Amino acid sequence: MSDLDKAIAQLRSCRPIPEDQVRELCHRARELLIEEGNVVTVTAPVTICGDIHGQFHDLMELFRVGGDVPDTNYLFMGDFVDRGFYSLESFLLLLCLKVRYPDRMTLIRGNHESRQITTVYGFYDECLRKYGSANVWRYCCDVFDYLALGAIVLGASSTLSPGSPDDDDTEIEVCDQAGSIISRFPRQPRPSSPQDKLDAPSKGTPDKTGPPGSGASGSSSGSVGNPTGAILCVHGGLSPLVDTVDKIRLIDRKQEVPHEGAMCDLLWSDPDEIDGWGLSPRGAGFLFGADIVKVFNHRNDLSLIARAHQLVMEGFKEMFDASIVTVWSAPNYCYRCGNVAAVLELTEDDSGTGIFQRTNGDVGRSSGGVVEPRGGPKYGPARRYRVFQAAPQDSRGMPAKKPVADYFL
Ligand SMILES: [Mn+2]
Repeated sequence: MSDLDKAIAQLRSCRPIPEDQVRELCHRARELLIEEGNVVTVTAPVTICGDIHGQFHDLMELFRVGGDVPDTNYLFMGDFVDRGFYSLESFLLLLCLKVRYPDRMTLIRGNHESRQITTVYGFYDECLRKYGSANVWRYCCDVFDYLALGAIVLGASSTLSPGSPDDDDTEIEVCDQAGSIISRFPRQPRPSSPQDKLDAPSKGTPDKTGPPGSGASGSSSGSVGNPTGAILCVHGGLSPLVDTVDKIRLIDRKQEVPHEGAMCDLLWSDPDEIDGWGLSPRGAGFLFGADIVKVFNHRNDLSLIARAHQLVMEGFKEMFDASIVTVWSAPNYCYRCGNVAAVLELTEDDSGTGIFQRTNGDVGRSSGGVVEPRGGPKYGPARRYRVFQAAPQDSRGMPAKKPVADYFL
């Protein structure tokens, strides 16, 4: 068994690894991450996860529900640390898995992967408590600076698999943690091309669709954007300074998260029911409306934006005609919010006809190489959400030490 596998085994049992091993691990992780672009390309199948926030036992539950590494290809959209009692074990385990299986684990940066935020929200204190010095916190923060800012998922299928042939028209499937299907949503009729929809006058009221309570239950007749396009994953959202994915690629990311600017916005912004851009109550990033998402997706050949960053009680929430989804993976957030969590599974397009693989932006949009499958075109990635609850209390044990009471901070 290699040292790395030993470290993985130790962290899986929720025991921290020695300081010198953390230093070595962080060094190796940095060497890997430095080679990644700001926007990592990932090929489906992939399971997309939202915030973890140091809820180690729930991360174990996520792996139980979503499959283990390296069997399942994972993409985590940041906020690994802070709030929960086990930021250290959670982040180091994910980092070990990244180093051990670099092609099966993608980690992108959240707004909590920051020196300033972690000193306020728990990770710094946790490191100090568990090691007696800030060294490990410092090693981890140096890794944070190298995490990618986003990912592009290519090759996602517009049909769900595995599934029976009768389920051919299921676009969204929601499963519980035992794998049983809770609900299924059929694919709605789509406009013949996104451009038609953008240009055409509105033709009456579209059908309601989307999971109840998921936010997709408004008017929806298919997302606007490139229907066979890629999926952009980012922790927070869009930025008024970024109108193309290529502009994200040009950011100098290897630094602490700045207080403003494009990099800050990508990690801090939230979608909202507004027109255009708005000020964020968070004091960093912006709010952005449906019009912003639809224009961005169309311009960048995207079918969907997947992001995290906001607690949603149902674990996931689709907005703006399913052009953007929030995925939240910390059940019973802060051990008291009572929410369920979710991961988003995108299956592989093996038909050879659905999604045309390419470097995003390199090839002409819409029709370039896309052949319509039999039975007409199916637009957009089919999505399977696996919803799960917090790990049972008896699997948790007690925190290593009593958390410091709020009034001391
Ligand atoms: Mn966040």
